Amino acid sequence: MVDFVEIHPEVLEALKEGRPVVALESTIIAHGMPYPQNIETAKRLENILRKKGVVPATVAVYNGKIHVGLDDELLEKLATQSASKISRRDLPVALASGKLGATTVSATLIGAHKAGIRVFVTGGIGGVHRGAEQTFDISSDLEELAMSDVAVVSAGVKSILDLEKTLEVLETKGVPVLGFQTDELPAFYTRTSGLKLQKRVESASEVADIMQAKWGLGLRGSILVANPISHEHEADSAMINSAISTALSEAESKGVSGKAVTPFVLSKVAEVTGNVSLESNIALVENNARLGADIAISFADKTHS
Ligand code: PSU
Ligand code: MN
Repeated sequence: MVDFVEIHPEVLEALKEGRPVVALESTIIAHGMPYPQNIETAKRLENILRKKGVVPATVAVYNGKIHVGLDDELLEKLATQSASKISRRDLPVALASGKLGATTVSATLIGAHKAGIRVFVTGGIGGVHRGAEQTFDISSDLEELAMSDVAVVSAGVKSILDLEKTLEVLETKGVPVLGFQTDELPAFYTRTSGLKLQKRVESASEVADIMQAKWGLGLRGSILVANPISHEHEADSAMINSAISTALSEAESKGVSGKAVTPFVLSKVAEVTGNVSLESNIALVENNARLGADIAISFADKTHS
């Protein structure tokens, strides 16, 4: 049996020694941001983690392997060459083809879980799409969150999705959603959604305690940490909502479906809002990296002392 997972030596060493490691996804690089902001952000995220003493492990598919931890050359490839968007469904085909692939939250969770990485930082997770009662469009991210023992830090859920239904499915799948210093589910570009969460946490240490309790009990699956964008970078909600409406109706009229929906809507929102959404996006992922690092440090402290 060929080993389909390639863990970067630096990541492997840190994991063996019980030092903190944080996984990062690559769809955000290949499909979520334009060049050169994508590579700049990817590198900045890794640096934010390193400065705190945490080893970054960006995940992508290349040469028939899921790579956990990338060198600069592969990072650059993802930012400049065309890479397919890889979720759980697409992984076997992508591995067998040997081609370059960018992992979504679902495929990144698979890589992180197999490597034994317990914290993963992203921007926004996929979820239940608006109109899912007709289209059945529900992201495989939610299935993966039910199975992978990884804490995921996100800025909540982008309101291109149906946030209420997404929270319902997360409840069904047994995924605790923790509001980081907030009572509400953040909506990515904005701090609030009007949807109250079951649990608010104040510190990284509190998140690490909940991770230990979930996995200590043998419950499989993720914990979702919802970290609101800073006040300073929060976008105007009327502007964002109108851009989202425009993007969703254009996707519908053009008959966009399947895995193309999310990238189409995201790039349309970015186009309609100009650089505003891009700047918010960069700021919130960086903010998530800082929190993810603190959670990984706290979890490593508690489990390896
Ligand atoms: N939401 C965002 N930004 C993103 C994505 C989602 O705000 O970049 C990406 C993530 O990689 C996520 C994927 O895992 O889209 C979900 O795609 P789908 O809806 O096709 O499952
Ligand atoms: Mn979908």
